[in-house]
Amino acid sequence: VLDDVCETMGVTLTRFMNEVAMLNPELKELTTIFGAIDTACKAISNEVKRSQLPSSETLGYQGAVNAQGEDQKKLDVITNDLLKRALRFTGRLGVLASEEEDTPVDVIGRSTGKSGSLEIVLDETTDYVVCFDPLDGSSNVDAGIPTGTIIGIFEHDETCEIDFDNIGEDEAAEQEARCLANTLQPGTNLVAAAYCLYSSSTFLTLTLGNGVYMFTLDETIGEFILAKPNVRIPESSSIYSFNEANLDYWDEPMREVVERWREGTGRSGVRFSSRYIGSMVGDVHRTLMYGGVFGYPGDTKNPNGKLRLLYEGAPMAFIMEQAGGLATTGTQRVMEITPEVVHQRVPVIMGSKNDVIEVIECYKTAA
Ligand code: AHM
Ligand code: MG
Repeated sequence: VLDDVCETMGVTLTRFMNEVAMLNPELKELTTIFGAIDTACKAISNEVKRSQLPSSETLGYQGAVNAQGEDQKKLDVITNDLLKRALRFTGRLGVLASEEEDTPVDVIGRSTGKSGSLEIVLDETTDYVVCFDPLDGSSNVDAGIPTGTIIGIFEHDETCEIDFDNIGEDEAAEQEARCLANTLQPGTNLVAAAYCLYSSSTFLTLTLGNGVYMFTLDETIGEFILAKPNVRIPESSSIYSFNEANLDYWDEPMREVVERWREGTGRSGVRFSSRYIGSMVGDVHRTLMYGGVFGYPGDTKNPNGKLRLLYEGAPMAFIMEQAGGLATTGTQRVMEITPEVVHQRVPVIMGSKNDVIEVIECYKTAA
């Protein structure tokens, strides 16, 4: 657990991380990872902005299809490579998993490919597993709508070296599964999480398990500046943020609560307003700032909703909880779910404490 962090507004992210490392020597390597995230997010911010220039090479589709069968845009590919390369050179990383990679990749650069070709080389200097969505909401970019990067960082909990030349196929498969399992950790194992929002400003928000810290990019000096130390989400709200067009298919309790909020017959008695960008990072950022409830609940077509647990649900849930909010599937704390597969989806309802409790209670009553 983190002892202390620097709370001085106006310090750069680099200085903030240096102070963290000084006060908490065991986190020194984590600050190296954040150095890479710092640089990659600035570069992604630039790419996103420049992507709409008529001369831009990053506009439009890449032509490939990613693990979820969605068209991969050039920007998805570029931002994925950017983040991957930045993290790889920290030398502190074992495995990384990304929305844009079919399977986890080791940081030496060999794609793990399908099972059987996994090669992970770790030594005593590799400490972390990083899961990320390099450009969430990328389908919005062409319309100038906010997008974001989401990152979750786990500790690497065991040494994982597969000596393919000297062991049998079965043993290799077993070890491979063990290595992969390093990416399949519940949110409660997260040591840090961050998102970067590319919008009217570029915001980098992070938690190291000791509150939430929000930085704003000062483009004139190219540095993230601490703008909001110890962010706390309001305990109650009057804003909900869902794709309401799916309401007819939602779990019954979810439908019930949103209908109450709409009519002003919910627990707080206020009539809610609706805000939905359709870009998780933007919607969660606003929810943190103004209070509210953001969700992508399960529905009859997709019982686990749309969002991915490892690199969307869990890191954002960690940030939300660290800001005093809650994150649930309706019946379970998002942070406590252990993923079985890398791209697993999870229903998510997160935000102001009292409002999320109202949702949880409604699910309980219905059970
Ligand atoms: P993506 O990872 O393919 O960009 O999809 C995730 C996005 C989230 O940012 C957002 O909350 C959600 O999809 C919106 O989905 P919908 O368009 O169904 O409302
Ligand atoms: Mg995404």
